[in-house]
Amino acid sequence: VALLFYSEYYDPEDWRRAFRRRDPAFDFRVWPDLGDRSEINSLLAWRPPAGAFGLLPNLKLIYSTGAGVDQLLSEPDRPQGIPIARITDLGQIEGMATYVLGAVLRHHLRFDAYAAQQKRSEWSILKHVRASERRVGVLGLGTLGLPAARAIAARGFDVAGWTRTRRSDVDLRHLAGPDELHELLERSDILVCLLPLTPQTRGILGADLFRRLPRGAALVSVGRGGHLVEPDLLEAIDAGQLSGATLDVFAQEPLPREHPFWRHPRVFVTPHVATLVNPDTAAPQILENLRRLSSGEKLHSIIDEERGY
Ligand code: NDP
Ligand code: OXD
Repeated sequence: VALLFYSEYYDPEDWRRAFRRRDPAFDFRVWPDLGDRSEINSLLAWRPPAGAFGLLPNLKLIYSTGAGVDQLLSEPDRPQGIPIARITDLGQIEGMATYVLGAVLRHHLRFDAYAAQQKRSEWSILKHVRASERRVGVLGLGTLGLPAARAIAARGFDVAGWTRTRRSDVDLRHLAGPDELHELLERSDILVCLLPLTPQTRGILGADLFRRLPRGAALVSVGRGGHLVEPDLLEAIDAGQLSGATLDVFAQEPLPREHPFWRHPRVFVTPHVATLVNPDTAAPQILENLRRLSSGEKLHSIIDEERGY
C-alpha cells in the first residue's frame, strides 16, 4: 500500500526523508506520479488537487497536513465515509503558543503605537499596564488553543478561555457555549481566536462581537480567515472600538496585493505561519495510524465530521 502526498507549500522531499527514516520501505508517492493507483490507501494533503479523489479507488484514510480540516470537509467531490485525520504535533503546539504569546506581547507592550511614533520621531510615553491587569480571552481551548492560553497565563496575564462544551481539563477561567460568550468578551482586552472553522464559528469575528469587547481591545486571529468579517474589523479599528489586530489567516490566501490590510497602520499581517508542521515529528504519528489502519485497530486523531473539527 502507498500514501499519496500533495502540497503547495511543503517540500515533498522533506516528508519523504522523514517517512523513510522510520520506514525505509515506505511507499511514498508525490502527486501527480501516482503509479498503480489501486495501491494508494491514504492521502496526505492540505487540500487535494482537483480530480484527485476520483483517481483513488482504494482510499481508506485522508490526512490533513495541518490541524485544521475545514478545507477538506468542504471539498465537493470528497468520497463519504472515509475517515479524516489531523496532525497533532508537539512542534506545532509549541509554535502556536510562541506565536500567540508574541502577538499578545506586541499588543500589550503597544509596539504598534511606538512604531508609529518612531515614524514621526515622537518621544512620548504611553500608559503602562501590568500583565496581571491585562485580560486576555482565548476562543477555542483545543490541542493548540489550551497550550497557547497556558503560555500567556504563565507570563502573568489574566487569561480566560471559551469552548463549545464544558471541559474538566481546563485549569484556567473557563466559559462555555454561546450563553457564556458575552462574559468572555466583556473581559477581553486582547482577544485571541483559535477556533476551528465550522458553520457555527464562520463570521464570528464581526461587528456584533467587536461591540461587546472593551473599547480599545486588540484582536489576534490565527484560526481561519472565514472567522473574520474583514470590513467589520476595519470599521471597528477606524472607529476606535478596536486598537488593532494581528492577523495570520485570511478569507483569501495569499492575501491579494490590493487588500487594505497590507497598508493599514493598525493591522499586522503574517502569511499563515503562526505554526508549521515538522515532517520529522509528524511522520511517526502518521505511520502509526497507517499501521493501525492495516491491522484494523482504532485510528487516532480522527476528526468528528458532524462537529466539523
Ligand atoms: P481543536 O479541534 O483541538 O480544538 C478546537 C477548540 O475550539 C475546542 O476547544 C472546541 O471546544 C472549540 N470550539 C469549536 N467549536 C466551537 C464553538 N462553536 N463554540 C465554542 N468553542 C468551539 O483545534 P486546535 O486547537 O488544534 O486548532 C484550532 C484551529 O487553529 C484549527 O482548526 C485551525 O483552523 C487553526 N490553525 C491555524 C494555524 C495557523 O498557522 N494559523 C495552524 C494550525 C491550526 P471543545 O473543547 O468544547 O470541543
Ligand atoms: C493548520 C494550519 O490547520 O496550518 O495546521 O492552519
